[in-house]
Amino acid sequence: MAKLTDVVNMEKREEIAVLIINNPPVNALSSGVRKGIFDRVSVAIEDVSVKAVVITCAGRTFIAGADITEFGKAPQAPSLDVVFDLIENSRKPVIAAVHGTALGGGLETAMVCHYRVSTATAKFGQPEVNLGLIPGAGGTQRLPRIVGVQKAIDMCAGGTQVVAEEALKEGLIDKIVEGDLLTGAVNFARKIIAEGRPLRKIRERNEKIEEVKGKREIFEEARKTFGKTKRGFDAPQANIDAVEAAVNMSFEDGLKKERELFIKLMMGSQSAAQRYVFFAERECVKIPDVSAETPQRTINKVGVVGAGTMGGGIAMCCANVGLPVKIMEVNRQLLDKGLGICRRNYENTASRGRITMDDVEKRMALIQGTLSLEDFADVDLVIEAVYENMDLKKEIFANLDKICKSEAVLGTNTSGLNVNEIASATLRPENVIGLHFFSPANVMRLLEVVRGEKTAKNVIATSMAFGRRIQKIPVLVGVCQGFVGNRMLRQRGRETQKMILEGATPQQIDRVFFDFGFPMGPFAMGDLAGLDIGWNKTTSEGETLRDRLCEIGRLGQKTNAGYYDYQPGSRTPVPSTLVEKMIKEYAAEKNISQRVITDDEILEKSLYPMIDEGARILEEGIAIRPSDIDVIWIYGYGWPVYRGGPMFYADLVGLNKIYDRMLEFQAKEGDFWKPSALLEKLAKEGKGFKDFRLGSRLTH
Ligand code: T1G
Repeated sequence: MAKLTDVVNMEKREEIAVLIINNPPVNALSSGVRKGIFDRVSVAIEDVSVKAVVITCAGRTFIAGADITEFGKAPQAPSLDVVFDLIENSRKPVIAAVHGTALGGGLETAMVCHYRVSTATAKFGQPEVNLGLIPGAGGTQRLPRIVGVQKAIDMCAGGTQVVAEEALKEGLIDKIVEGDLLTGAVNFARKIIAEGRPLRKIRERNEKIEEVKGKREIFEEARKTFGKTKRGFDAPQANIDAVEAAVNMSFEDGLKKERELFIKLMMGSQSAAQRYVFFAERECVKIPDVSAETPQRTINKVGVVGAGTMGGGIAMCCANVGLPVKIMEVNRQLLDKGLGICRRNYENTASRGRITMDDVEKRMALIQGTLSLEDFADVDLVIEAVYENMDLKKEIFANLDKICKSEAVLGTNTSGLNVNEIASATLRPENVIGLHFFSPANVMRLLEVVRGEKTAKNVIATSMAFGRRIQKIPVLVGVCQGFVGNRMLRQRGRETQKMILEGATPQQIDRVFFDFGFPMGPFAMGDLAGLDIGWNKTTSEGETLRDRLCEIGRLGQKTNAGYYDYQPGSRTPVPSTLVEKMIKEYAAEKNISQRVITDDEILEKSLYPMIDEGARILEEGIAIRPSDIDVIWIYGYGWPVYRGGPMFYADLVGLNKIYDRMLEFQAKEGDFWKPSALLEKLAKEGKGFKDFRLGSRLTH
């Protein structure tokens, strides 16, 4: 391959022109790439010695889509449509040679070519829906003509990808190349020339859409399905509309419909939020004072202390990626119970067809139970996951300090205790770090990585990389009570607990949260998690409503009663007249007057305190950037991704509005509503959290 000097290079393999796109890291279709493709293809078409054109990419992948960083900026010529018209109307065959992933505009580029070949490991998708969009360059019109309407709906509305083997079966590609892709593609080009094969245009192939003309039920069924699985999202529905247009309209009219739907989504707040989150997730691993080149320690063996819900889930995260893990408990009964839960979780997953029974055995074989901490002498990383008792944690870390090898990383899964204090129980505080998983640990993607005051930089780098390796989204936070997520959650809880005493019901508050886009509200969530978390039976004296519920055995779903009633075997919350009576009695005891509380007030009083706490967290350097806080809330607490996270949402509301409302609440209800200095500053300057400058390092 000739030296690649431009974002699009061209070389000749005798009569075959080869275009090589070289726009690292993922060959996105930037304006330079679009221009390069247009110019090179134009030259190739005019060159009488050229009989066919192959389009391929350098680096790790075929085109991964339009350049998302260009969205929202003034469009630069040539547009994709212009480039695509040139390719599709070429009088010489154009062949796409795909490796890695052909995604979004990448797959659309491949589909305007006359033929497509790929490596056996290539994947194909239209993931625009994950950015709150639909394909905007013909993907919703060409894909159904190739793979059929149902598969096109799954790919466009669901964002599912297909692997090369399935793509070949569906006719999305024409050949899987063994060996060198470019050589295979050039040989394929020569073959179609020799055979005089036609210049096929997908836009002219209608057999697969004719089959479903008039069958509205396919689309109605899809709308129902995605209405449930993607409740509140606009893009999945728009994708279904666009694919339906491919069936009911001419190709040109379908393109117009697609363009109209695309622009509407692009201009909307949901796509702005989802594109923001796309970059926010990738920003999290960029730590101002821990460079990407920081050497990492090798993690080949993990030890988990505690085989309870969290410990078992953490062990599963390791086994899921092939990491051997030892899990320790204090007695055989608890250990077997914990291992049994791991096995049952895997078997449930297998029963849904997402893994095989063979996978279950392979993963369980990677999880080795033990009753002795001495067995952790050879592990590279320990994750302590016992219950939240500082003395116990310090005792465990003191023992680990004696047992583990010097370079072992010692992690604690504490959900909010002081990591520095835990580290002080060892002679190696530089090796101690918080690894706060979210329950259920084998499901929730967020991992709060808690940097202690003495945590070494290579331990931070190792922990962040470990988080990504076990398919989590690691976010670095500093040491304070509750770190970031739980610290903000506590502020929200303060207000929701107050509002149910002032006249709002648990079901009203939960409905407001559900309608906002959360999977469930705080009271239903409390019942699901168990109201007795952190509740102390021996010292409980009915001080709070939660205490009173626990004291009469209403612990939540597990007792078929909490804030709500539950029919045996059902998880559906039913408003409880008993609880409503308890709330009224408790409010009367505390002389709390009742009033009607609107949905709007519920939302403001629930979200503004947590947003302001986020501002304090930034002031203190406990989080590096506002978008880290947003990632925490999306992946740890179910904040709807199409609303971008609390700090993104706050900028949409306007910090000046939030600031003014908090002052109003402060005047009425007290100084705990006093806005933070950062919120006040940004509001008065007419700015948003997006203008916040990075914290240079975390305080501890
Ligand atoms: N545009 C710009 N930058 C992108 C990008 C894109 N499409 N995709 C990735 N990046 C950056 C990313 O921010 C990161 O930057 C680096 O590349 C590596 O990414 C017209 C309108 C391809 C599967 O939605 O799914 O086409 O942090 O860490 O884990 O109809 O990137 O290093 O500075 O994710 O190996 C549709 C999005 C666009 C695909 C690779 N395409 N990308 O994953 O690396 S809209 C997508 C991905 C569109 C058309 C429509 C993944 C990946 P930095 P990474 P990875």
